[in-house]
Amino acid sequence: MNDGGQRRYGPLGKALVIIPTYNEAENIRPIVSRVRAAVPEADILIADDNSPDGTGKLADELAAGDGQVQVLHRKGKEGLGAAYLAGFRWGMEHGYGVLVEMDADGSHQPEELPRLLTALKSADLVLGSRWMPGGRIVNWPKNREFLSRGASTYSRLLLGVPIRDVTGGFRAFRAETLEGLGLAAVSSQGYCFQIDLARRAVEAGFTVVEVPITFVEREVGDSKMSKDIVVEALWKVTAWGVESRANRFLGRKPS
Ligand SMILES: Nc1nc2c(ncn2[C@@H]2O[C@H](COP(=O)(O)OP(=O)(O)OP(=O)(O)O)[C@@H](O)[C@H]2O)c(=O)[nH]1
Ligand SMILES: [Mg+2]
Repeated sequence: MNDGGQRRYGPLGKALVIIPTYNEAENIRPIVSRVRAAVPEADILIADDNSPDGTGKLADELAAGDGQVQVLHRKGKEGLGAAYLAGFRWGMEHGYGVLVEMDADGSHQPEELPRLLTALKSADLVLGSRWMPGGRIVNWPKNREFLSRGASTYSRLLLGVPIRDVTGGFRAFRAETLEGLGLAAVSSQGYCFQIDLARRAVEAGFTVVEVPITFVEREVGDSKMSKDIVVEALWKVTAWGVESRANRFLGRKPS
């Protein structure tokens, strides 16, 4: 994955931190101010799916008081993947060179953003990783840890992607990397969205680097994790794994 820095990477353009929200009214203010303090040069895009708890209105208030905060209002809950795809599109249309994925609930710590961005200077994609030396989880129930580690191991083995935390959602992409992933064909949601983007990056030959992060369980608000999200990931990863093995067997290029 890491090519040892032999390749030359262009300078990083301006960064946009995309924060998808659905009912994060209690979290949105603190997370935005933490991002602004941690990476003052970066802009923020809040991609809100018309949250019934008024997160979108709070986001508008934040944007009104800070020219570096923007809001993308979406018509209703369409899932994390769709919100990120819309955010990426918006960011690329507005000329950002770096697009960052980050949750609103405090699980991803804005104070770790500078480390992700530094690593991106010599990579195409940087993944915040819980499951590597130096990575940590705080207050996560054992069953969530088991599920997350299991999903990463299963994906790594079945898809052959040499990544330890395949499902994590704290990531920094160069815009050129996103352009090379074929995003128009991505329909995955939840965990599966993250797995899908990671496997596309590896298959496209991009340099993917993991950096250790400390992941903190959300303190307020409700999780949007559901059985459907787990089933989607299990089913799609299995299908992709079978497809890529069949392709290899038949000597075909990945679709
Ligand atoms: N716009 C949008 N954001 C979403 C949607 N589903 C989840 N999110 C946001 O995506 C981020 C991750 O969702 P979480 O509910 O924290 O999911 P999770 O991190 O897998 O679950 P927990 O560990 O239990 O918090 C949060 O900022 C959510 O508000 C959605 O359908 N639309
Ligand atoms: Mg969360």
